[in-house]
Amino acid sequence: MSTIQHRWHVPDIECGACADAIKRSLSELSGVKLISVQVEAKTVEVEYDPQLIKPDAIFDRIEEAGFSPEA
Ligand SMILES: [Cu+2]
Repeated sequence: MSTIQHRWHVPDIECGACADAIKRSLSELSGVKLISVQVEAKTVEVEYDPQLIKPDAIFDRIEEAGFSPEA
């Protein structure tokens, strides 16, 4: 199984609670293996299995959690 890593810039991440909310909602997606949110850098890095999930679905989920990822 090979995984892909992708990083999104999410300018409206402001604190640890934002990071936790994003981590929680992404962890519900099957195919998502690792989630790393950097509050200072305002980035979300996700390692995922491309056979199980497309990056668009991860992007959409970040939006559904109330944030504005940049494409
Ligand atoms: Cu916050």
